[in-house]
Amino acid sequence: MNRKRTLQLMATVSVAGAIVAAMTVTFSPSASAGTTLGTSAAEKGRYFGAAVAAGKLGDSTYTTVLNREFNSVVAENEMKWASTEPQRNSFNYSSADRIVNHATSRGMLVRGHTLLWHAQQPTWAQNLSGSDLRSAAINHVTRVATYYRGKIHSWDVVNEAFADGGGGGRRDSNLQRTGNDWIEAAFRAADAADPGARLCYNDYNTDGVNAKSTGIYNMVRDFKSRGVPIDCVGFQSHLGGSVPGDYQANLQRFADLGVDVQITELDVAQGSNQANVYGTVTRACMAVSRCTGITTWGVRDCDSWRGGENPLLFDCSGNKKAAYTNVLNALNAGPGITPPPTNPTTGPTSGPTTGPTSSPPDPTTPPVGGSGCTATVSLNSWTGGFVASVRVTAGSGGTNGWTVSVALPSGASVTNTWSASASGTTGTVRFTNVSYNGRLTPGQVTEFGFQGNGSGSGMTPTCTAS
Ligand code: 9MR
Repeated sequence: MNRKRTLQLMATVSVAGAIVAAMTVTFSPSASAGTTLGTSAAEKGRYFGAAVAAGKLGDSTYTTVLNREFNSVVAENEMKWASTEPQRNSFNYSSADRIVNHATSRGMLVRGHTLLWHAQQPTWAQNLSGSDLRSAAINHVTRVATYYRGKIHSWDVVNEAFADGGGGGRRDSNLQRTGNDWIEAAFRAADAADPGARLCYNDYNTDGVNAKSTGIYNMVRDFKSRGVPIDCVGFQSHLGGSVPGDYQANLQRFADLGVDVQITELDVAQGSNQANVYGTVTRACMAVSRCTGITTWGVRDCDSWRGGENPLLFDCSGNKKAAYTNVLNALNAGPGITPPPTNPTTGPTSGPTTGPTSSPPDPTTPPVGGSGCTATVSLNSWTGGFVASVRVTAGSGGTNGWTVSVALPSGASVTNTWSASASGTTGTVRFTNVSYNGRLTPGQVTEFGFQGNGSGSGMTPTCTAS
């Protein structure tokens, strides 16, 4: 959790090229007013993004605006469950990768949308229920977040799980019927798979203090109090002709819980007030120091899912609308936020280690080997399955490699392992380091994980160093 990917953009992001590997920060408080949405946001330590459709990347009017104005992207549909796992355990990232590659090769950030949602599920998942669905859902989170590990700034881990109307409770869905803990199980699995990504809960009709946003607020407060790894809340903000008067106050109350807030799917119906609404939303984000970025749900009006409402910042020819000017002015007028200093362990985020495990040994430390290690396990369980996160800590001599033995309870089996290789699936399973996380300096910690069927309770791992 302490190595979550912080917002790391260069003010000169449009010419930054392949900076995303390190997501380096150059924060320039005295920079002059930016002339594009992305550069203006970056000068204030934030991002400005757009939802992108892979099928439009061949449209030069589209990409000219996208590449010039935005420093973050999110896939409009291509990372949803139906797209990435069309058949069970068969993953297809081709469309999503086109978007990711387009972005990262230009130094843009990538938001991930979305790991779990009641909509746009593949047919096979729609037909599952109970522990089988829970297991499939956690496997999906683990596999997709692992595949994109190091490339995603923020993940919408769970999308739209709360009901509309006055109750402030959960929406009924096949996922909800697997048990109320499905959301925290998803966040724990995502954290184990990509500890560097900001993990977000995302929803709509949450644009002021209302029953739905308060239900989500209570969940986030509960998660923070129990250590469930949530880092941010996304406010979709599909808006009409007005903004609730407590829009900013609502963002602020979530920020005060200790999470980032992001405007994730902004679009505003065209009308006499469109430009004002865009300006108000942007000023509200700028006034909340934990509001780290804004994404519009598309690039041009004719790219929008809201056909005929012309809700975006550019017309179909790519011309800037009045709303664009209001947003740019609000970005330039807003206060900057100084991203936290770069923690060396957050350093190149493309690496799958939890620390600089591949760094050369400190010449002042004695040669490593055979001096022991310890392992602890934490479990995220549900009826019929579990995810185990295992922390390996090197002893005083450090390690060249390590093996953790785990006696699985009877009936339990390993279905999936990450950041280690497993010797089998049942009985006593030995998990051995992979190439990048075997070498640990004295006291250094690395983590691996595995998912299992059955009950994982009572496992006591033992660690052997080499
Ligand atoms: O914009 C998306 C549209 O192309 C899809 O047909 C639709 C399917 O449900 O999803 C749209 O995006 C939604 C997003 O994933 C979640 N929040 C609401 C968005 C607009 O419906």
